[in-house]
Amino acid sequence: VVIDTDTGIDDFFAIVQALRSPELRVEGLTTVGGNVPLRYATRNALRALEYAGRAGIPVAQGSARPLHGRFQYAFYFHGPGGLPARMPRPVIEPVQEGAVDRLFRRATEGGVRRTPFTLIAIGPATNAARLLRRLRPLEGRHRLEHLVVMGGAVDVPGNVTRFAEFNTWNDPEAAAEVLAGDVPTTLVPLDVCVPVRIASADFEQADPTARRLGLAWLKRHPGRRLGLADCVAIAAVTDPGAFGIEETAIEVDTSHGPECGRTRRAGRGRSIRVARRVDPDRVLGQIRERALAPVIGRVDTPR
Ligand SMILES: [Ca+2]
Repeated sequence: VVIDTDTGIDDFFAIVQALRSPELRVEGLTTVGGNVPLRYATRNALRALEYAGRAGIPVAQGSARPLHGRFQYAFYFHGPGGLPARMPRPVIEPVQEGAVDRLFRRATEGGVRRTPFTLIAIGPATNAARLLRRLRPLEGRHRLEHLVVMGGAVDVPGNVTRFAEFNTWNDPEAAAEVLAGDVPTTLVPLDVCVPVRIASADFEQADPTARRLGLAWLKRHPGRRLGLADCVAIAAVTDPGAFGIEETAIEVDTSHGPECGRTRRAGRGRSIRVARRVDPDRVLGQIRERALAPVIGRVDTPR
């Protein structure tokens, strides 16, 4: 898999969770603006790799802006640099190649990595939409097998407006293109993320760095529990049995009016897989074991 991330706190834990999931082989990360500006997202992605001891995994920078306009950042939620506590400056650097070029090459070139791959998009869908535009003329003759997209709110209120979830609101055109596109797609909307929330007791048991980040977030948001939507998206890939799936077409409001970014079932259009029910305890168990548990046996060294 490749993980496309606008690395804030839930992305950080989702990357760690994916790296410690035996079901996945994480080939690379690509970054996008969203929670924070692109350069912060990239820095936090590099930090997640160093923290997990997987500094050899390449990070490619992608879109600093959505398809139209500018990203609206979420410093209030994630903290000024995208994380709620200070972390060491990363030693490793991103690769020179851009995210979409790199993904396109992965999807189309031969060589040792001929296997199909899945792109898990846990930020605004901008990079994914740009990739699909480039792949479309190939009419399926490529190796992007599956897209998993964290975004949207189907039967629950949004988290940025009453109607919209943050990722679809931040680049509604990209979300609309991806969800209507021609690569098999699974949408992981807020509906299945809301029930999965981390309490301070979970962080008390966690790895020291995870504990520091989690407790700093909880201190900034008194009385709340931390939702880790991006971790739920990883779990939808590693443990699909924990979810109930509805097959439906989804349309995204791209009006840039009050309902901008709203995701609704559509009467026509391509059907995608939408995660609609979740076993929250099962997903929480995976997050505790893989995203929060102490990191041991760091396996590789910086490039
Ligand atoms: Ca994210």
